[in-house]
Amino acid sequence: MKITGAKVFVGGPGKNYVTLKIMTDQGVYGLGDATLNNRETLPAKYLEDYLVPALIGMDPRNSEDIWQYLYRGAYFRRGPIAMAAFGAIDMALWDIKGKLANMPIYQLLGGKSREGAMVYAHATGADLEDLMESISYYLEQGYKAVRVQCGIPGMPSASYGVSETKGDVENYITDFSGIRPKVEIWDTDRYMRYMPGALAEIRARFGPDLKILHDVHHRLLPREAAEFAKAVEPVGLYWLEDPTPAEDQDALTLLRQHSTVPIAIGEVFNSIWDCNKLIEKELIDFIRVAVTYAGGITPVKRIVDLAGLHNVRTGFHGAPSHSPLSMAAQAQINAWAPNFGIQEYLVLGTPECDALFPSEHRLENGLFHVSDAPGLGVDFDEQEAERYRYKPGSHPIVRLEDGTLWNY
Ligand code: KDG
Ligand code: MG
Repeated sequence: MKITGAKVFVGGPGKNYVTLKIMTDQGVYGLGDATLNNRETLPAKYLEDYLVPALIGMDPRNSEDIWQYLYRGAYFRRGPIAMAAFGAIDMALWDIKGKLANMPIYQLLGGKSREGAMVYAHATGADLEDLMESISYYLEQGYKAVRVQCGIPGMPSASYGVSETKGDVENYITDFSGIRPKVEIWDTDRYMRYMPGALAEIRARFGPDLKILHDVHHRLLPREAAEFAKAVEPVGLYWLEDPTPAEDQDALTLLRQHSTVPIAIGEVFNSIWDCNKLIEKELIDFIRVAVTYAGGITPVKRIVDLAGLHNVRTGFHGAPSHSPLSMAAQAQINAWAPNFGIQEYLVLGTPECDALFPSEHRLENGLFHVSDAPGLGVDFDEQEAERYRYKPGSHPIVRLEDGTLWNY
């Protein structure tokens, strides 16, 4: 069996999804996702110029050897652009493998460990009352877990995770007016003074059963993060996400000395080498890698297994920018992983998105039910894809009031 060709598409409804389609001499094709939010043309170019030509003639069933060939063959290791490109190829090869076996990928990993995988939604509010309404909305939809972000009184601009337009969770991470980023202003003191009380009010309003998550988005220094984690301990958070800049892994040692709040980290990691120490030292409780950014199903399965040895559960990244293909790859792992925790999931299901990526995966009462279709369980309509082109977009950047650049 041989790979005969591959195509890369960039575009989508309100997003720049990077979709790879690998064709074979047996008519079976595989699909993969290389969407690197706000840098989408780069993995696409890497695939087209360097990786696709090398794949032609290879046996697509040898996904492990092909992964090693890509990773070691680049000589320069890791990095989000390369890993997203490898991730798309790896996903597509697993898709082909599943189609050849006539089985969903979760069966090839070891079968189902659960019927539905718990997901969390993004509740957001310009102020606390607005956020409370957003949480109620998700509870009415049957969600058991929500990530809560709200505007901070006196903060010069919206804080992380708060959209300018009420209810618009889609676009606060991408501004399609151009590639020059908007500037947001951050004030740590105001955040530290306000947010613990706001989280306590949310707990008081919604009771003990709601799983409450909160994303600090790397904005605090290690000592501040330790103070914040200690202050929010009575709330009983399901997790506190990215309390410190992800590169500073020792920061979490300090935090652990002061708080037992569960920590989730890893959405910016690209490989097992970014998180093996954090996992082995049990400095985190949830690992947040994404199958796309961390190089595909093959390496992420290794991360999940390592995490399982250390009682670290999964909580894969699933921001609004993730394509239905990447979410499907994660859903396949979530169905199997014995140490599954939760999945970040934002309903992508606009009619346009469903037309571009038809699938039988479904969300019901806050649980994601993986489809039993062979492979990833998602198709890609090339004719629909004709409607979309790459649109330049950007992340905001963050500065302090005096102009100092800060962590987004
Ligand atoms: O591209 C950046 C987003 O993926 C990120 O800001 C989203 O923090 C995020 C999350 O938890 O989904
Ligand atoms: Mg996050």
